[in-house]
Amino acid sequence: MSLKSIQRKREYTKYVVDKRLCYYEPSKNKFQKKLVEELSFTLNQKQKSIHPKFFYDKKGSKLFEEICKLPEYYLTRTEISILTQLYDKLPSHLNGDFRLVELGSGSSKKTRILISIIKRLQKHIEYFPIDISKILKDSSKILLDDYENLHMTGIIDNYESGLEFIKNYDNKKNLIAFLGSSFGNFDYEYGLKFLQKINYSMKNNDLLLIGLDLVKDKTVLERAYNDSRGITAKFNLNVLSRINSELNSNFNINKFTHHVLYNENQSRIEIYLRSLENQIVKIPKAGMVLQIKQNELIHTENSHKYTIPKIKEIFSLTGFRIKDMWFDEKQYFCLVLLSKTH
Ligand code: AVI
Repeated sequence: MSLKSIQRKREYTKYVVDKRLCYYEPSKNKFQKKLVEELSFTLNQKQKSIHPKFFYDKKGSKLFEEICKLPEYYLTRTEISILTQLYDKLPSHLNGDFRLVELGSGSSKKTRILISIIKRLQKHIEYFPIDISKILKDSSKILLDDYENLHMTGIIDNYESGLEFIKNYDNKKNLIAFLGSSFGNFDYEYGLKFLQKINYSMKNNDLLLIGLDLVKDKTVLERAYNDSRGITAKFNLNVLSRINSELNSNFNINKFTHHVLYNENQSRIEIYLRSLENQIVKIPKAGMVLQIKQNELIHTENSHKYTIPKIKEIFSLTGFRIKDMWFDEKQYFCLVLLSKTH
């Protein structure tokens, strides 16, 4: 499939910001259609839910950045400490020029570490961030000013569509980074399918670098998702404000509260919005009228935590070979470098 036909099929518009920066963005209708379609289904189930990908409008992305700086949210700083070790350890795995593809462009601090590692090894660097959030536009511009030899092509879309885009792009080797334990937000079955999809989009010499959060003490985990400043609560509640502004609904965020628990059997943090009273909410653009009971929970996110045997199982089931694994001192988090099994 040619780039033009992907552009047409996915309804992308290309925006050229600079000769070193362009991005592809799908039409607004596509997003709104998806939100309506998904919510009509997930909010009509016995266990109401809202998919976590809808957290990330501009405000949600800003709140997530604040979460990443919280003392209780050990994930970001721990992953950064492991990435810093890679200055010495990654180069031996990179033979020839690589393009950096990042799923979820996330914190630019992490991206900068990877760009700096690649920068030492090759003259020109291509960076393809794929992120559902428009925040990608601002973060890309900042990087442009800081790295002269950097060329960026942003894709503002979900990971699946972004991978499809990459797969058909060209023959250059890709280092795909999927950091922050974002993989942990997928359920087991979907996670396996997603890894197979990444595997299918990779060429034989491509690499995948994935960050995964590890099983640890329950109190450490629950604190990370229920911080003392209430930023995670704001982040969770913001999804309702987003739905209000995009679909003219009338969720009253004062009538919901943030609810978190660690499910030890499933090794995952579960996040909900708990209704403080019996209430009726209208979502006109989705043609929905919701009856929500007092204390009813709307599920908004799972965040899975992994053991080493589980990590090995997941990657062997999805056609990957583990090339290396790196940890922090406390073994809170790990980075796994993978190639396709040939
Ligand atoms: C993006 N993702 C990896 C975060 C996590 O830790 O699961 C999302 C998050 N939700 C609440 N705090 C952080």
